Amino acid sequence: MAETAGSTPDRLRTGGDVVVETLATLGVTHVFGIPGQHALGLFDAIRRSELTFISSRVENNSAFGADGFSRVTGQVGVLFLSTGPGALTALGALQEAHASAIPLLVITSQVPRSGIGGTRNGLLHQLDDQQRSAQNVTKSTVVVRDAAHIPSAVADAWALAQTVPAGPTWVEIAQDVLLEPTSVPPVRSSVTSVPPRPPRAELIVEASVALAAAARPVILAGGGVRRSAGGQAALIRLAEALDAPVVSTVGGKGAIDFAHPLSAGSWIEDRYTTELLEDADVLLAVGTALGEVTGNYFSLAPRGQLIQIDADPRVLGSNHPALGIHADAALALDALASRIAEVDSGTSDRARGSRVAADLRKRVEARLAQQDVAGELGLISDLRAAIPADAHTFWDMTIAGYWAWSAWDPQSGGFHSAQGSGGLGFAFPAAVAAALGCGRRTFAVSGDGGAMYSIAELASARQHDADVTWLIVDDGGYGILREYMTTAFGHAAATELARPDFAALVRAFDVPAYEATLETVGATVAQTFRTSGPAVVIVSTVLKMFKPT
Ligand SMILES: Cc1ncc(C[n+]2csc(CCOP(=O)(O)OP(=O)(O)O)c2C)c(N)n1
Ligand SMILES: [Mg+2]
Repeated sequence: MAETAGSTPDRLRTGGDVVVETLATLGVTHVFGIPGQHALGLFDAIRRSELTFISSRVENNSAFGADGFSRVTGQVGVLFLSTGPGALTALGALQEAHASAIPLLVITSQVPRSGIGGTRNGLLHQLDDQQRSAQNVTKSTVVVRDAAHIPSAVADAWALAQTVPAGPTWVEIAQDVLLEPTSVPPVRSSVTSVPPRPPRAELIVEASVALAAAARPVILAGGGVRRSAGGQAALIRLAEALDAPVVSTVGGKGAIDFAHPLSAGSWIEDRYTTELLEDADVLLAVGTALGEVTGNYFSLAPRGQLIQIDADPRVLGSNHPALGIHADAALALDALASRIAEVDSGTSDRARGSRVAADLRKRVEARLAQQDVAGELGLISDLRAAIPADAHTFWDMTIAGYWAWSAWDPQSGGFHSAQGSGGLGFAFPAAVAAALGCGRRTFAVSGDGGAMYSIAELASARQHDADVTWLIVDDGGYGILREYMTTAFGHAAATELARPDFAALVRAFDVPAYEATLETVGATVAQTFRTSGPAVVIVSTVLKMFKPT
């Protein structure tokens, strides 16, 4: 649209144009989704805009895509969905974004205005109350019945999506509003505000006194540290000021470099790690609920004082009594580091933290060496050697993924899994979108079960020529459930699967497929990193989990 400021557009604009104009003023560059009858006004407008549309084949994968895109770019992931089944099909993936505080903006169509609100006029896709379906997995929902409302509804939802704790927001717009010519002037600016969440000063005083006096402080860094701008630097500043070892949760991997002397790794499903956390006289947990996985299946029982920082106040004290600090991680960690620098006498043994961290990592390795898991450990180290240090990796709910939760060193790349809500099918669509967002080759791992959730996205990956390597570990079924059921009941049910010939299927999408063994998988994956476009590596093997402790 060639326009100068203040000029009258040379053609009629619709509500759809108002949406895409608003998104452009917000700096949005990419939109994910699938068109539908009521949403045609949105998609017609996007054709006239500078926005890049990324196609997918199932709405749940569109939402995983927007999520993966946001995780690597830091932008709000934007989705265009159609009314009813289209919108509802995305809900499982939105649960992951909601649980993991990933900012997404969902713009979905609605039936025409006259049909919104529980009437039963037999309109295709009509729901009694579409927003109600979204409320469980979003921070806010709003219905737009007039184009004049669009710029504010979209900008407010975009800002709220990023306000900590971040998450998905939902704007639904009636079909006729999207299609009708509008007199709303072309949108050239947006008014937004994303308020910070600093800690209350008295809580920082209280927490810093306890931390400065601690003889055995330990920090547990969760996903909230990674997602908070400046969180990593603030964490390291505080850890160094306290000489405290830092354990990373699954979501917190990357909050502190594994190579940092104070990093105690992230083997959180391990008794030694649990003991380190329990033995701290002051345990500082940041950006983690100390939930099922982080708390080693709720066996963690801190004996010292727990200080907990979280952007979501409902997390504070939810599993263990704590001095709760409702704040953005970076702001709270920075405030603590500054206070500690003032009050710390600096007389303690400064090498203690790194000794404790190194000792823990050695003991975890020694324990693993006694188990029959050389194949699994070899897979992780071969993949680590094959994948560039800065590559983003995406792990599905699969045995290789659970290994990676503990064993994977993310180096300078991001580690991403759907561990917030545990939904299958995250890894591949998120990795495809992330590759398009960051411009570097990404890596995804799925099991044969999870792969069938994502298989249709081979078409999207081909269509957009995404640089992505997808490893499918085929163990003939839902391996983890097979393991659980055999342990619990002596036999498994509903876990064995008929599978396609994965290599032939992948090639049918015009995507190269490589069959590998546990011995060759590292070299095969490494070779795909020297190619462009999508590539799939299939390895047939039965992996088992390390023994719980
Ligand atoms: C959407 C969804 N449905 C069902 C599950 C339950 N579930 C968790 S793991 C799993 C099996 C996954 O099998 P596969 O991808 O082959 O990985 P494997 O365990 O064999 O390594 C299932 C069905 C889930 N987590 N998410
Ligand atoms: Mg499997």
